[in-house]
Amino acid sequence: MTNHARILHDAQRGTTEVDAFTHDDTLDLAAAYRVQQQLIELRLAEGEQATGLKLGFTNPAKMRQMGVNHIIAGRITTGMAHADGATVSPAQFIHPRVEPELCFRLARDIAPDENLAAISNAIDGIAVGIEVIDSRYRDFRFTLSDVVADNASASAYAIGPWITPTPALEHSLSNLGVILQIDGVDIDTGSTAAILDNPWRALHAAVIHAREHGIPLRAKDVILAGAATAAHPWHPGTSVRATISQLGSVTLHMSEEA
Ligand code: OOG
Ligand code: MG
Repeated sequence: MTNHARILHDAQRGTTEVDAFTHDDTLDLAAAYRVQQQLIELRLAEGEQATGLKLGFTNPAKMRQMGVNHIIAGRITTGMAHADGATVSPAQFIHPRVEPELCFRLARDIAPDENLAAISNAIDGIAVGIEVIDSRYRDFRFTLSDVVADNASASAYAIGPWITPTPALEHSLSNLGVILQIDGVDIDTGSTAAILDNPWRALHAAVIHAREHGIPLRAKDVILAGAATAAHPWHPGTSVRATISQLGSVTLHMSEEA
């Protein structure tokens, strides 16, 4: 167990921000993914189960917002998952931000040598999601290695109704309207085209990432393809809703007090 993993795990559990490791030369990208793996092992040891993968910075608006220029991946777990319409406590966050996500659900295990050209036949559900990101770093500022080590700022998520893909939906997935609302007011809009020009590319990237890092992808696992807009601060006592045309909506509430 590296010190980095311990620091980040404690920061997450204790909701206290920590200094980024920006000047630590030992934390290159490969080392950062090892820290991320240790973080997930700590969560599994505490009884959580892996639920899949999240991609980050698949959208130019997010790259600009955070000053990075590379796709990243993180891990999601049962400890982060909330039901559509759930109320979460502000006590679990440091400085949460919300973003609309497009989510894929796997119908079956993915083989390490899976042919990406036919990967859509492994998907039995597509849905709109809300991701709550909550960097453990002070002021939400970090380098690429920092944010990879911090499990891509993963904190919480909720997924709307799963839609069974039809050829028509699979085809239109590259350009669906996206709306993010807080308390019923639109705070950002976009298109699924912002996700690597086509969210199917994000799915390919996730499968390649899993393969390269030896991460199993199993039936029922979920892949968050990456935000379609920038992320927006989320405050206690407010409700966030994400909507993607043809997929529907998903809502999360944050209580006023813990
Ligand atoms: C990293 C997480 C990025 C996305 O959808 O692009 C991400 C961050 O912005 O803190 O989840
Ligand atoms: Mg995200």
